[in-house]
Amino acid sequence: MSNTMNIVKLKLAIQKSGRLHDDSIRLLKECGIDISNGVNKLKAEASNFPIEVYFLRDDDIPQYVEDGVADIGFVGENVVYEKKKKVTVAEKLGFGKCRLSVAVRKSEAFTGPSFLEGKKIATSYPVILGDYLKANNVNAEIHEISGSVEIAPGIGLADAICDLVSSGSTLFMNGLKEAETILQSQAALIKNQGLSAEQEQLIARLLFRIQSVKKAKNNKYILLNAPNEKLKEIISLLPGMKSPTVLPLAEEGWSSVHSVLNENEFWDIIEQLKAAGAQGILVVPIEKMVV
Ligand code: PRT
Ligand code: ZN
Repeated sequence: MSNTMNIVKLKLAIQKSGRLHDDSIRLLKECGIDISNGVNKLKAEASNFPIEVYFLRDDDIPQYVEDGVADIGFVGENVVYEKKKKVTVAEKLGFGKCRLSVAVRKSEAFTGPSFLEGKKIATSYPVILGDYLKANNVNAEIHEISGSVEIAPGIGLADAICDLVSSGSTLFMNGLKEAETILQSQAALIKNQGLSAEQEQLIARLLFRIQSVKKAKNNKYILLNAPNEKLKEIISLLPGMKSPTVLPLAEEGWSSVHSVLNENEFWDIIEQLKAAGAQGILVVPIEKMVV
């Protein structure tokens, strides 16, 4: 007798093509989920995790997740907040980072939101921009366009724009400057709000893997040699997961110290370690970090 009918599978929606596609696939791979066959199709099935992956336009993902056509999705927070669908943001994914900003002509002196009073603003994000204007008591005309928003001021279509920015070079090339950031965004895992206990359990398993991958990316494994008389000082500089590992070296009076460092404090601590007498410092990437 077959029991395949009872197997619960997660339906995950990711972007079919575009800026989030490759990183979404990479994250799944780093979580040990292999969907190598069928990336060009509408749907792919993982061979080693109960998950089906649907390839969709990013704009459609919140709606599909709200409706339960997909249980979860990877999509930019900017899209989630613009679409205002009933979905839960369960985890930020650490890629697709950008910000939604108001930009004005380089020559203009932006003094604050009131600068926008009575102006015409071109954007693909009328909902988020509308909320921002309302919150700041500004009356402005929102001109919704779906692409190439940055050319609007140059062709006299708008006085300002509200668009996604990452490096800022698109604004620069169009004679614009970033005036105010409305929203910081990155790709996030969103989920349907009426899932079964079994589905929630699968999501918890997936989130555990995603968190381990994210933690590993933010941390480095460090190995160094220290003269024993400096050990105490050097160890005090290292945070570590619990406490550093200390092993005697073959050379008398020296030890090897192993620990984990956070990316953000990395260079500061390396400098302090060198100053304290650490030698032969090796830094290696961590693949997974399960804590
Ligand atoms: O076909 P589909 O509808 O699925 O894709 P799309 O064309 O709508 O989206 P896509 O692939 O361009 O972007 C998908 C998601 O990537 C966005 O919703 C954001 O969450 C995220 N993201 C991150 C960005 C950027 N960075 C980004 N820089 N999306 C767009 N841009 C654009 C921006 O609109 C502007 O035109 O890049 C330009 C600015 O970049 P810089 O580097 O010059 O500042
Ligand atoms: Zn889109």
